Amino acid sequence: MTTRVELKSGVVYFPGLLARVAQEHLRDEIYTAISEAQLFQSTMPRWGNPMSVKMLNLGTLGWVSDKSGYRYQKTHPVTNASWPPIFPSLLKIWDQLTNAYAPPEACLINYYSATAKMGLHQDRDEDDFNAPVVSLSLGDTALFRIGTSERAGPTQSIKLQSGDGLIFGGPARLDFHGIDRIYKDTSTLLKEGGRFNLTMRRVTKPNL
Ligand SMILES: O=C(O)CCC(=O)C(=O)O
Ligand SMILES: [Mn+2]
Repeated sequence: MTTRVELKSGVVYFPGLLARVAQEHLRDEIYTAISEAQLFQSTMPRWGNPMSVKMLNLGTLGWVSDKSGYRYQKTHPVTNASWPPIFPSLLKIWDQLTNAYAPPEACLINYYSATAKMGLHQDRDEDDFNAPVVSLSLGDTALFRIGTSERAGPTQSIKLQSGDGLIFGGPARLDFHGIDRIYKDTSTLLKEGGRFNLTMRRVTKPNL
């Protein structure tokens, strides 16, 4: 049985969505993908300061950021290779949590070391805002904050633990959100510590 907690309209939290074995399986698939297609360091638009998270995408499109801005592209910015495919296990979770909305084209993998964080931002580089963003957490616990579609709006915080799922869509699809901190050594899943977050996104509008 999956526990489903609606934090507010459009934001649904699934504590313990993935059992430990499923987390281990997903972790191993991520390690394989990383060994075949390296993590890359994104930089912020304009000034080019490095982000504290390292990234990799799976899927036909991947999210990248550099001095010229944010965008989706078909290839890895360092190796120019196509992104590895989204794992079937992830597509199943997408179908389960989105009622089988048209499949995601991108799965962004973020790796957070113990000191990494992610500032409040909107996920708004997709053409389709009808699909929710589906997020999965693995490894150390993180403090996730979500507000409203206005940067200065009130926010609520939730600790995301290894195996937790979260979706934000509908009226919350463009809500500002970010990661304030990682709680070091709170999980034994990743031997190097830290946290992986996976976000699956539908990028283009499906042909209905
Ligand atoms: O790490 C998280 O839980 C959120 C990641 C995120 O918001 C993003 O990659 O756009
Ligand atoms: Mn985001």
